[in-house]
Amino acid sequence: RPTRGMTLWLTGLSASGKSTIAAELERRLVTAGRPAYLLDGDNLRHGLNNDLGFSAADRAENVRRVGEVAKLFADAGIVAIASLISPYQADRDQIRRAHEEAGLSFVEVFVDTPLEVCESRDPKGLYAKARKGEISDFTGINAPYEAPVSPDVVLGPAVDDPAGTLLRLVQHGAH
Ligand code: GGZ
Repeated sequence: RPTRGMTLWLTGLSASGKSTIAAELERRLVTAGRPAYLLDGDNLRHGLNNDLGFSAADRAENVRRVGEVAKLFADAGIVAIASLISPYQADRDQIRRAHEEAGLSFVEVFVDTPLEVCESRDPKGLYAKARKGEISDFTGINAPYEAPVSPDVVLGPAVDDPAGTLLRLVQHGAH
């Protein structure tokens, strides 16, 4: 039987570690011979989504588009790994519904790194700018983040090998 694709959707704050976990998971899946493709929010904003900003409406459209692309990859038998802040539960739910309607697995992964930790990392200096009021609508500071109501997986700071946790989930099912 052909390998089924699926979508792993990583949601969490800026600097929570989503992209790092997603890239490591993609690498380990491909190494294991399983086709996988990373859809990173920050990257896609340079191309497909370069017309979108950070209003609630633009974020909803950002999430919708990446969700549709993920669905196409999953339908093609690829493990789509999406890494977006995707701060609104309603937007994430819509992507799950679209996958379920197409008979494709959707796994909502909450990268649950506390705001204080993300802010102390601040790799791009964006939190500092948001605190100074130089960035409006910055998630966690002056824009909302709705933590998942019923995530399929929670990856907190105490999780030892987050990419490995997701790798095992893809390889051994449960979904
Ligand atoms: C949140 C912002 C903002 C604002 C720029 N709010 O950590 P990063 O820097 O490298 O990745 C973040 C990225 C967020 O894009 P997403 O497509 O994941 O967001 S969403 O799902 O909410 O549409 C961050 C940077 O863009 N960035 N301004 N105001 N993050």
